[in-house]
Amino acid sequence: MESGISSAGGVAVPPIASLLVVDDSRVQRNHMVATCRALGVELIHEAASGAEALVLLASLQPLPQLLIVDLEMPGMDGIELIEHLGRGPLRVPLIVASTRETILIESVQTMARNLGLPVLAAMRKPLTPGALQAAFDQIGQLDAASASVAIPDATSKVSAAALARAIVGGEIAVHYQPKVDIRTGIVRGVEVLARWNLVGMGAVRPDHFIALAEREGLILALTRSVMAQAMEQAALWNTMGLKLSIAINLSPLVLDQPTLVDEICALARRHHLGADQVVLEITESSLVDCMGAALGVLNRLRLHGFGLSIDDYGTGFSSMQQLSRIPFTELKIDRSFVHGACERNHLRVILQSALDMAHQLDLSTVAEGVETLADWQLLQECGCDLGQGYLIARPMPAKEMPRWIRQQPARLWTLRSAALPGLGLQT
Ligand code: G
Ligand code: G
Ligand code: MN
Repeated sequence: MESGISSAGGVAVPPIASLLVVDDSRVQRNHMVATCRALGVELIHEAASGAEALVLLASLQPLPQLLIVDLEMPGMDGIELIEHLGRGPLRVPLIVASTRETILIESVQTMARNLGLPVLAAMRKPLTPGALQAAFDQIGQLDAASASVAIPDATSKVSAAALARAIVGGEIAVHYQPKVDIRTGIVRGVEVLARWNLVGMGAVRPDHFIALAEREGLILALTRSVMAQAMEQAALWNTMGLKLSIAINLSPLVLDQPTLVDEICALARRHHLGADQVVLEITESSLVDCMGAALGVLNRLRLHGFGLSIDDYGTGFSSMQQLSRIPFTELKIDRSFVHGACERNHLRVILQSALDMAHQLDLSTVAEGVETLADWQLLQECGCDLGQGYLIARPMPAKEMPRWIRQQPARLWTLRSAALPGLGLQT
């Protein structure tokens, strides 16, 4: 087996002290080893194939802090190695490095993350010392991120019967996430998101209990509870002079309920909300199944003046078809095309073309998953209307909203001063 240990001495203590380079080319390995040494890595192991890497990892004590994995290798290639690691117990942070096209390298990164492996970076070779150092510096953030997911999670403990009781007992709460004008940062509306906390046991993940409700015939009851709370809240905000549009998620499964349109109209009327203050977000992916009844409901909602948003746009199967036959007023681009799009050309092109198409169709556009200043600035450049995401605010209980809105000018000021000259956020 061609593996060896190289060591460097006398350099300032680096964030990475040991790593394993997996690459079939000796020239590439030598280059990598020299670069890593220059960055102060003391212990560098080498393997010439995926299989060698696995043997080495099984014997090394302690494990290296990092793997740098090439993709094209004879025998077990880098993708197979990553799949293998994903099935095993080892969780060593990775850097994926290859001379192949960026979309392939990034796709392997996504694959590795989906397998639960920590990935520091996906890079095109030859690697520069600067790029490698920047990737090394991510390791601290990885630790912080994995520590922060250790929240109490009651998800595995819930049953359909418990969910039914929670709905009837009014235990399904709602949180609100701001949707802001991308040019000015001014809040325009909120998305309404259901939350379920079990006393003393923590939160149940929304995607889990929504799916449970859909499977168990509880989604209509849950949606009624969410809509009633949200409309009452919007009415209260109205009386405080805070006019926010509210966006309610509708599962396609409730769209075959013949009384739905009348129920929504009655709720809005009761709370003196104009239909133009209410947006209904429909996930595009599962609409196809129930097209017949759903179209009637959606057309009637639009007839009454409610906004219709196509949610998670880009992730479904026949999204263009949905757009061509449903009178949507808003297109919500899925976060997988938003966050990180400034660094990934494919995402950026898809994002821009979705925005261009939406504007030609006279739809307002919302980007989900705005997590960084770079995401925000790209959306400004691409001409998106509204943004939603962790950079702006996490979903919050209604009582926190007035304070968040009061603090927003100061937050925008901070964001603006962090922005690069010439790309500043406009107000
Ligand atoms: O915060 P987030 O994890 O809340 O929500 C997870 C998923 O659950 C999202 O896709 C969101 O659209 C969906 N969701 C949240 N609240 C509701 C709701 O009231 N009704 C429906 N149908 N989906 C919801
Ligand atoms: O469109 P949908 O209803 O699926 O979107 C709402 C979901 O997105 C909720 O689960 C919400 O908590 C989540 N979400 C909101 N902002 C962000 C963000 O910036 N990043 C990520 N990863 N998720 C977000
Ligand atoms: Mn939504």
